[in-house]
Amino acid sequence: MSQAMNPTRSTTTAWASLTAHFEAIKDRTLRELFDTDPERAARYSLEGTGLFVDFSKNRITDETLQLLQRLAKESGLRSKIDAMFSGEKINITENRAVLHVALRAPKGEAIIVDGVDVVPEVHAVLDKMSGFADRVRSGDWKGFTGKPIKTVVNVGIGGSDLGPVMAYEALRHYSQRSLAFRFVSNVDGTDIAEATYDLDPETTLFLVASKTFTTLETMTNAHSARTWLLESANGLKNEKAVANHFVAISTNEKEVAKFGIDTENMFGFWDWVGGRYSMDSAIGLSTMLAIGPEKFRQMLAGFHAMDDHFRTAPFEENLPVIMALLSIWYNDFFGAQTAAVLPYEQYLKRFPAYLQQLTMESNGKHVQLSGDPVTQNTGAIYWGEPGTNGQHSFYQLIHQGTRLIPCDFIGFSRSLNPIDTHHDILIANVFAQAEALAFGKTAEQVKAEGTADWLVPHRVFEGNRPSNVILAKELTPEILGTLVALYEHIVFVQGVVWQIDSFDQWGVELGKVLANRIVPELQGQDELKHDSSTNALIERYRKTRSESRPG
Ligand code: G6Q
Repeated sequence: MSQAMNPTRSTTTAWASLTAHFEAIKDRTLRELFDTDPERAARYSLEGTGLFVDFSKNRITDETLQLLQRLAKESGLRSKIDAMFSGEKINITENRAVLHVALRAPKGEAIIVDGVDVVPEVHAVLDKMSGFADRVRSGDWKGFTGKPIKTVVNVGIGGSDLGPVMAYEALRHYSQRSLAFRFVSNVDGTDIAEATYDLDPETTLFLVASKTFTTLETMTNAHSARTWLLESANGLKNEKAVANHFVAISTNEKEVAKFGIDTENMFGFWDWVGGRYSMDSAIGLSTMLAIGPEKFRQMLAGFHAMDDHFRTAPFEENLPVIMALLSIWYNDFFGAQTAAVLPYEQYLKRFPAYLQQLTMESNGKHVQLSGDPVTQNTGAIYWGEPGTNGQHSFYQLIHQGTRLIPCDFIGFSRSLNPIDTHHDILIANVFAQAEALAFGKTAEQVKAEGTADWLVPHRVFEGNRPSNVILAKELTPEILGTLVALYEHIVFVQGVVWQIDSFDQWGVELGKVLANRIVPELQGQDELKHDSSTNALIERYRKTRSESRPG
């Protein structure tokens, strides 16, 4: 790959300077950096929008930060931010605007797409969602036989599932406990079978969440849900019941009507909302049903606070910009392949899974906007689990393995379930982990504890492993919105520096097309024309699926 073809490297002088700077400082340790600068923690932390971010335990100096800021400026970040917020079609391969920020724009702000101010439309849908949510939550919305709804089942996949599940789990504390929520995504029949196993059709409401309303998994599950509602042992046996028990969240009115859902009960959104950026659109209807319209709007306000911060704060004080630049520093200069996000908050248990789609579907790209191959690594592999569980499994590798894994720790000063000393113990672990990763334990320290010589190397922690600590007061709907927007904008900045389209996802297409071709082949006996491996697998499946079960 030619260096000259990469705008990041060829049009920024910062890239070359960072490469040289990396060589100069790559062996400096966090111990040394802290020892020589007593003010480091204060200088390398920022507070804003309800979040406090300590990024002092990163392998950086003032010069690193200056060069990274220069990289952002030379990459045209300021004008790209303005382009996104003003509705320009920055998703060039799909010729679409990227306007999830409009979903949380307050009434009165104007954002114009194709000559139309989209903010009033956003609020009209929010109002419609609120009216519906109030009716379901109060029991005014009745099932076909006149009973109020007890269980809501969201049927969707990818962006139409991961955000809703994550937000429901995150905000469960604020949810109306008389309503139960389930989420069906996988086309594996087990998912819908288990989700409906103990439910009563008379009190169940399905939300079919699909931007396109053509996604194979979701449509297959939605049809099975319909069959279950109407034809299962205690099914309602009347087509008309669909109107009381199904609503749709989609941009495709025609397909919604074809399914039999009254388009009065359809909640719309727009092609400028990408699936993985849609949890605060109508796709978040399950969240609103759980926590109510008022708290949903508080969540939107949290998103908006981060949007404003991102749009207006100077890069030196801009949380998403700084965190994105640090991630690029590790990804492209230290060669880190992954990044761990470790929430010390049980309610955020699905946050890492949600972030995986946000980050990896957005920035898992191999060509630049120009179509030329990229010449540096793009999206890191994001992963994580809530603490402290992860400490008892994979943290060993983070502490003593051979790979550099930058970590984001997320913690809260107050627990939503304050029981005895649980929360102090939990948060002590955040601080201890970040401290241990950064400063480790030297051979001298290990020896001083009386450890036998042969055992010393096994018990040494090299340290020098970077992390950010993100602290907020308490997990509220507002803070959840702020946190999600923080990562949305981190992804944006990464994409700008790498000069890629963070908003398409062509990489998921090929597998879908091939699966559609193979389905009828599994069911028929036609001659197979794949490679020998695929042919043999299909043949084995054909043979074994019709064999009777043992016993
Ligand atoms: C997200 C992707 C993808 C999408 C799903 C579901 O950015 O586009 O995960 O959300 O494929 O699509 P539908 O909402 O159209 O069913």
